[in-house]
Parts: sequence; structure tokens; C-alpha cells
Amino acid sequence: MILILVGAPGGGKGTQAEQLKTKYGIAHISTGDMLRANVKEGTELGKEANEYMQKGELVPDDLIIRMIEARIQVDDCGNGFLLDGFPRSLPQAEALDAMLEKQSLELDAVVNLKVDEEELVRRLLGRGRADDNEETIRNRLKVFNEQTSPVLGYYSKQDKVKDIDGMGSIDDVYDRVIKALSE
Ligand code: B4P
Repeated sequence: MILILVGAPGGGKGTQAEQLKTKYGIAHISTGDMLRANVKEGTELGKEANEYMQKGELVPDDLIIRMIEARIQVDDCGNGFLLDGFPRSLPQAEALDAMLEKQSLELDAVVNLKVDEEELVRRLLGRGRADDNEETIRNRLKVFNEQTSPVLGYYSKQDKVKDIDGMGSIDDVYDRVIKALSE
């Protein structure tokens, strides 16, 4: 199974991914986690990415696309994978399509977690990660609306999008996702 999780920052992507990967026995690929691991290890990629992350901007597409291209070749992806936070721009979505086609793989669904903006800000301020300060959060939301929303239009044309109400408890949201994926 190949799934994509889309949602604004704080929408619950990483949170839902933890349960979904176990349920479907697939690899969990979070571009945010991969970037943060690079920042922590002080790699060249991490140094470059960190400048964008601190401002709430998207890390350049070419860096992200190369990272994903290598990651989906790893053995643990044999049973499928869950992309958490990728693609976040139209060029990333187009690049993913090309990668999947090259490997004769097919995307099953795009799960779109929908959460009110006030709730997003409340969750992120509560978490308090390095990029969870008010100014950066505001920019991340703007970037989501401008650059990531078109990705949903792209996948709607392929009839892949499952819109999920992401408000409420983590378990309630999870139940809605499972139900939508089983339909
Ligand atoms: P990410 O790591 O993807 O961070 P995020 O969008 O904030 O979402 P995350 O998955 O972590 O949080 P969640 O909503 O689960 O990206 C960080 C940065 O990396 C980006 O700004 C960008 O710079 C860069 N980046 C990543 N991918 C990229 C790409 N493809 N291209 C370019 N740049 C990229 O959870 C948030 C909080 O809400 C948690 O505290 C959680 O406990 C809480 N929560 C979740 N569900 C809840 C619920 N139902 N009720 C109450 N609280 C809930």
C-alpha cells in the first residue's frame, strides 16, 4: 500500500502516521523527521535545510526529491510506504509520479487531514518544537495555503483524495482515516 498524508502544520500527520504504519505494515517516511535528523547530525543537507525550516519555508524541491528517491529504494519499503509531509509542492508531486511510474508502483490514496487554523496554532504552540514559535507557525500556514494546497487539486484530478475531519481526539481521527481507506 502506498499512502500520502497531507495536512497543514499541526494537522496530525506525524501523529496519525505512527498508528497507520503499524496497521498496514508499511514504512513511515517523514521528510520533516529526515531533515531534523540531518540537522542534528550536522550534515551538509541539514545545514542547508535548517535555514529554511527555521523560517517556516519549504526546503528546496531538488534536495527533498533526491532524499525521497533514495529512501523509497530501501528494503523496508517492499510492502509499501506512507509519505508524511511529502509532496508539499506541485514539482514534488510530479517528481513522485515519475518515480512511482519508473518502479511500476501505484499510489493508493491521499489522506487530507482538515483542521481549523486556531486549533493548528494551539497544537503547535503546545508542542514547542524549535520551529513552533508564533512567527514561524504563521509563515508555515501561509506556505501551506500557497504551495501545498495545489497538491490536493493535483491529486483530486486523479480521484485519490480522502478528505478527513481532523478535529477531535487522535483516536477519533484515526477511526475516520481507517474507515475512509476501507471504502
Ligand atoms: P513537518 O515535520 O512535516 O512538520 P508539521 O507540518 O508541523 O507536522 P507534524 O507532522 O510534525 O505535526 P502533527 O501535525 O502530527 O515539517 C517541518 C518543516 O520541515 C517544514 O516547515 C519545512 O520547512 C520542512 N519540510 C518537511 N517536509 C518538506 C517537504 N516535503 N518539502 C519542503 N520542506 C519540507 O502534530 C502537531 C502537534 O499536534 C503534536 O504536538 C501532536 O501531539 C498534536 N496533535 C496531533 N493530533 C492531535 C489531535 N487530534 N488533538 C490534539 N492534538 C493533536
